[in-house]
Amino acid sequence: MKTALITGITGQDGSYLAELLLAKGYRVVGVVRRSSTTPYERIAHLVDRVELVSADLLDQTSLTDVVHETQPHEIYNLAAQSFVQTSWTQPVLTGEFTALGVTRMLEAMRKAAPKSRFYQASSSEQFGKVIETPQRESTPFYPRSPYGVAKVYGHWITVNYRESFNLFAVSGILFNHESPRRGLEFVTRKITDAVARIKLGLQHELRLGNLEARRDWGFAGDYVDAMWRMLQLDEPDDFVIGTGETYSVREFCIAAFGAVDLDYRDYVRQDEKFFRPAEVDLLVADPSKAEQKLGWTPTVPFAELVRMMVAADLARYERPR
Ligand code: NDP
Ligand code: GDR
Repeated sequence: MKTALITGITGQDGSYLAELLLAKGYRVVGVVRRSSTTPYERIAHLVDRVELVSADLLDQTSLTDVVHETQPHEIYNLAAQSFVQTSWTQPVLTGEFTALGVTRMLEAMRKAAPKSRFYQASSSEQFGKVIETPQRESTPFYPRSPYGVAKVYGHWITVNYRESFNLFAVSGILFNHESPRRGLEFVTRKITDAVARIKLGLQHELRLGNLEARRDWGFAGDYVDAMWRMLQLDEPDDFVIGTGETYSVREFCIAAFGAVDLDYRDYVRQDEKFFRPAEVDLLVADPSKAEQKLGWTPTVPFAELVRMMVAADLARYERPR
């Protein structure tokens, strides 16, 4: 039986990845940070089947101990301060978690389980003010937020540890991926949650920032499968993962409100508060390397993703009524 160690198991991706690995027969160990409450909402259905261990990306000793005690075959480093907007108000903390946290995990693996395989959760935010379209593995980075800058560091330290210490370490440069488990602060979930509340008369307007930003949005369940595939390769390599399609925030609103027969123009208001100091205007992946070398393709198209998320939020609000 293989053992997988997941940092960020309580997050959106961690929950889908844990499901996938359990279905494949893995022993799954998840890192959680100490908290006075238990943030297990997304993995409540899995807590009896996974082992949870306490460590923090800010604390080298706890990370090394966990890797030493677990002796994982595969390490998925998903934990991060992952909200771009917050990275401007907490830039130093974002750097500590999202950049240096990667070095700490790599050091833990190098010292305690050097034969393990390491996945780093890199991001399309590294492309930022894009140098070319679509973005592929060879596209130069131009990050536009402290988060993006931290992820560029995380990417390069992963590549550097692979080349310096001969570790099996890969960087998956994933474009936006969403699901009913997406955090409520991210734009897709903010919209689908509001659509459900507006439809049910619980809310009357939705305040958003830039409606013209374009993103390549896929389904998180598909993307964790790509992570796993990367760690099954004979040789470590880095991949761009996305759908190859791009839609604006406005188009997401049209689809989401349209799913419940509403017109977004009656409810959406723009608010300066949600604009960013520097914006990423357009992201769209060229996932052809992943298709060829990983045999990976996305299974949930944009319209279906939007409908899935709206339906889940409607069901969530309707259940207790
Ligand atoms: P989430 O924000 O949903 O989850 C983040 C996870 O990191 C949570 O489990 C959180 O724990 C954990 N975490 C944060 N800080 C620490 C810390 N100091 N020590 C230990 N754990 C910590 O993110 P996603 O699941 O959406 O994303 C997973 C990863 O993929 C992130 O690194 C993100 O930056 C990256 N990524 C995501 C994309 C996306 O579209 N979703 C695209 C590209 C990259 P807690 O529950 O305690 O807060
Ligand atoms: P992003 O996701 O920054 O791409 O990072 P987010 O959903 O936060 O923003 C996407 C785009 O929508 C615009 N936008 C708004 N965004 C939010 N959150 N709230 C609003 O009200 C709003 N109005 C418009 C934003 O300006 C932006 O252009 C996500 C995260 O998961 C990262 O961790 C990950 O690395 C990248 O995706 C790929």
